[in-house]
Amino acid sequence: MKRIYIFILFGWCCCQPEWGQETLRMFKDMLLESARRGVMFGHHDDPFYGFNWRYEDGRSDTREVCGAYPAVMSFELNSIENAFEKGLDFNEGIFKRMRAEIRWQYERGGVVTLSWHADNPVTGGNAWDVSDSAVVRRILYDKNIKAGYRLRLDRLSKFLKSLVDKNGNAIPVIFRPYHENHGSWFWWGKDLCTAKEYKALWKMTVKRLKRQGVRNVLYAYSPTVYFEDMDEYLERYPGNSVVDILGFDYYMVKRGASVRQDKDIFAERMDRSFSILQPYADRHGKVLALTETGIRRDSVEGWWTQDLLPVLKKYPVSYLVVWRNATANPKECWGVYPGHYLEQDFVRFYRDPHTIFCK
Ligand code: BMA
Repeated sequence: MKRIYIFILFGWCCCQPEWGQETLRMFKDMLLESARRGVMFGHHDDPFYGFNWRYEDGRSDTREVCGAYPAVMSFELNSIENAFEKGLDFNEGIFKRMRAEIRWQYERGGVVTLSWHADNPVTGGNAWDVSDSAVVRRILYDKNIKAGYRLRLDRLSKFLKSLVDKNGNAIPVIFRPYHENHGSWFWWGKDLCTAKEYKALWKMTVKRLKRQGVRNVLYAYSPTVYFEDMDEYLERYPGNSVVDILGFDYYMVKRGASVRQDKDIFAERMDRSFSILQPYADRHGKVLALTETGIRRDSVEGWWTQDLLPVLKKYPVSYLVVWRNATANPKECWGVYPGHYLEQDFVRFYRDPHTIFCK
């Protein structure tokens, strides 16, 4: 049976002073290397809550279905920028808990990716507050807003730098800010800033983090799936020097007139998107990922093994992240859990030699 995929590369010692570059290079090599062997399964907020449970140590919907943890754990950093300890979907004390989960995931040889639904720094609203259509411009050019935003980035830096293993060595993680920027539902979205402003925000963020000594981060760019060619994907791409992972967010939802149509639309679009990205990723040494996915639609039998997996097998995709299983809301459960109608299909997905999980 499979598959305790222990990342040998993670056995390095990273206590040298100039650890940063070398460690990150190895982390990236590991992501590229694993993409040659298969695809790592990831799940958002997996150990924090799942369908019908919350904050129960040691639980994981993924593990309760297939016996293994996700190889990639995805967590959300919202509220760190305000120095709040209460996250977006999680309760008090989240960052302490997250730090511990990141360490456990690292120790079991897995990977961590961090999203950031940053609160709106102008209105005080959340990431979805698009009532002010010039937030990015204000961050870049308004002195006071900029100073306030730097403080937010410094709080974020402090957290990222606090991610260490039991010997005090930094743990490398993936950071995925300002995502789904080809839509306009977040304050950094397409209609809320120009491409130039978006790129400047991204670069300013990376520069600030680096200046604050953050050395343990690879950066993932993840617009929505809706790009027709590489030029469109690159329209808001901040640049090869500040991005390591090329991805996109794409969910299986109702789009066509029948389940059959929905399946076809999903698989074809994903296939086309990876076929667009792969040559560029190869040429520039970037990692490919499906940065958010999941299924909400009923009756899509065989989705994991018949629709998702065959496309993932065609491309060197390093990992996929399935979005969260919200506790009491089946509509916000994007993965599987015991009793889910796709449970057995997920077990087949898990058993497939191409998928990678963690014990
Ligand atoms: C969205 C939804 C929200 C959630 C947010 C951040 O896609 O799942 O319910 O608050 O992500 O995790």
